[in-house]
Amino acid sequence: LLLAACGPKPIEGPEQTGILVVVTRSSPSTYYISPSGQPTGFEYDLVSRFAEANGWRLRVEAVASLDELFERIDNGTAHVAAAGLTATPARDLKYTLGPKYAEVTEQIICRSEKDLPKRPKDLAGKRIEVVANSSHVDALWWLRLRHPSLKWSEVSANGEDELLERVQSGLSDCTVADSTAFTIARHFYPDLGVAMELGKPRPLVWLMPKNTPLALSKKLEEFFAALKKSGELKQLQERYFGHIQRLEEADVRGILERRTSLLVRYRPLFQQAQMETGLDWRFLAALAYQESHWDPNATSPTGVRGMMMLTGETADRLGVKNRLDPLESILGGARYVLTLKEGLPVRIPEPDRTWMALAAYNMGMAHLEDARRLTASLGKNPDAWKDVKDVLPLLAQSAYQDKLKFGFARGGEARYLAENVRIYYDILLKYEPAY
Ligand code: LEU
Repeated sequence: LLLAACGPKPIEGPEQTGILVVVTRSSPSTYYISPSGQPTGFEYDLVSRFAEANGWRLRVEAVASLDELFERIDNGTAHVAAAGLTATPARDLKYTLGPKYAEVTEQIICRSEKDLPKRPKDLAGKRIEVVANSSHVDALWWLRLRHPSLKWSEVSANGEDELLERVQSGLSDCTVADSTAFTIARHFYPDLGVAMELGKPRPLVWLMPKNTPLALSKKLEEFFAALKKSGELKQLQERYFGHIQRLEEADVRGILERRTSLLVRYRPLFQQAQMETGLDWRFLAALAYQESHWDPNATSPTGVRGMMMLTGETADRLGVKNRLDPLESILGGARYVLTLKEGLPVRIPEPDRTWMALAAYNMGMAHLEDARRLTASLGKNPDAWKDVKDVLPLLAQSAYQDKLKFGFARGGEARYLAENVRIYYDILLKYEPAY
């Protein structure tokens, strides 16, 4: 009875029960459910590998706030918190910290229509909201030592997304986000920008109760050491963060390197797709490079997967059963491009219709139609790629929302996708023979 009054009973270790209990936060940079219903995300992939390496079953629980996350570790009802947590001196005192597995900078994010604040003193008088109990609060205290006028309010949340949303809609002026989180979120909140960085990059670590047995923290160290050594950690970082980061600049060096190491392996599959659809295999390979860097297991926080990064819904429509099967994915992607091209008015000439089909591949035909209608209403040519591509980024701007039938779309991203594929296609035309 006395014990019950003291709150929940601590659980036994995974060595005793065979189950690893992990608390995390649901967010695009940590853990989320993919459209096909599978749990996924950077942290999820890491913890499931850790459990598997030790022959344990895994129980992952997503909490609603950081307060709740720490409470679960404090009261011993979870073994590990794996949630994009930054190593801070205070946490080091209170908890057992695992090895560093990534690095983030903490960034002050504000709306960029107006002038972004450049120096800490520009932040005076701004309404700044941060996640309560986060490393960001700790970083702000450090800044405040030198800038005593700095003020902020702490909001109980499980991550930055809600607070970014509030900045975007004008309910606050700035917030703080980890570079990993903002790399993904900036595609959803096109009006936000990085005002400044808060100090140096800091490590991300898993966090465990102070009384965690030495054997468990040893296992954690060995696990991460092996993951680093095999290159798998780099690969996971690339899968979840790298591709998106580089979305805007064509990765010319990368495609040349991987042409000899990876493309050779998949060339026959692209050629088979050419036979079926009539689309140049080098064009399909260029699209696949942009989408996944020729990684058949690629996954994005928005739920698209596989070599050609199909959504679950598109895959179903195209009869693709397993999106991670390279041949199925390539054939499905090729058929999809073909369908999109055929859906465009016949008067649109080549190559413009190909680039427009690519934009639709990324954001859907409905949004491309919106973009073409908007192009026309701005007095430009809706059948010319050079005009449509300049209008695409406007689909994400609030000022244009009431002119759009299908609403907000990340048109800037669709534009980059199409433009990058053009660059990659040019490169492959130069180096790879026609089939
Ligand atoms: N890295 C941050 C922290 O450790 C994440 C938080 C904002 C959800 O507190």
